[in-house]
Amino acid sequence: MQSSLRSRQHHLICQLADCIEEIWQNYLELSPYTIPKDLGYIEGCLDEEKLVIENSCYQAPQFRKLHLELAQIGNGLDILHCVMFPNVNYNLPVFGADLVGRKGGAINAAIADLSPVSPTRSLPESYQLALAQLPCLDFSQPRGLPEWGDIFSDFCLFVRPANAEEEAMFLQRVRDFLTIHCQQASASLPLASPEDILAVIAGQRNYCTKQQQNDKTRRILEKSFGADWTERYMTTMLFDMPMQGI
Ligand code: 18B
Repeated sequence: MQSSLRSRQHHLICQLADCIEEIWQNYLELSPYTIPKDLGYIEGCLDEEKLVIENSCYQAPQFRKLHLELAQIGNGLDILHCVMFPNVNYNLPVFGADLVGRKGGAINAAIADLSPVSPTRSLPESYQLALAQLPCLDFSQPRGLPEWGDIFSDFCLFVRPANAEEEAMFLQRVRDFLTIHCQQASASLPLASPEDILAVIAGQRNYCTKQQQNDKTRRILEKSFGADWTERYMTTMLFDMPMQGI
């Protein structure tokens, strides 16, 4: 799973990408996921600066799609995007992370969450118990969520890490989220009732609809690839919705 882009990216992005793959490999039964053939490695041009995107995807018994994406704009702006979409017959939250930063400079936005998709909009109790055990963290520059961010849980971390210590704290917290998530997912049983499954589908569709409202992501992609391509990319690769009925 070696990526050519990774070694050239901000060190926190590189470390987080390694961490995500290590945990996926250690805890989950990974199998290949077929990426639409023109969307694995993508190059576009933004204000005469090159935008490069590298996607890697897997699936596992509990997850319909495990997506890790690295992007670089010109030689400066580095992005990591990761989402773990559960299979709709599991009542599991959606893990998501986004890091945006300047190579050799600061990470401006570092966000990670386990977002509930159940009708009650709360995490399963076993998750709440495990997450409540984690130590409280104090970041000097917390960031506020945008309006569409009501999908995120109370445990959501959204910060601008101010120094190496805060970067390490962020990395450790994501490692803890992922470990708890993979342990919980491996121990969980599939849903049996069609109503419960339909509720999970509705929850995942709401999550995707909200994420598709992120104008900052859309704008960057549109400048390089145009509106039509961006709409297709955001709805098929970044935040594809599960089918309405099954
Ligand atoms: N995202 N992000 O993934 N986004 O994909 N991201 C930004 O300093 C990209 C996710 C999230 O304040 C910014 O303000 C591009 C997931 C939130 O309005 C840029 C790609 C989550 C914000 C990008 C990408 C998520 C945000 C502005 C495709 C959460 C703040 C950076 C590779 C689980 C939004 C800044 C706001 C910001 C770009 C969250 C440039 C191109 C999975 C909440």
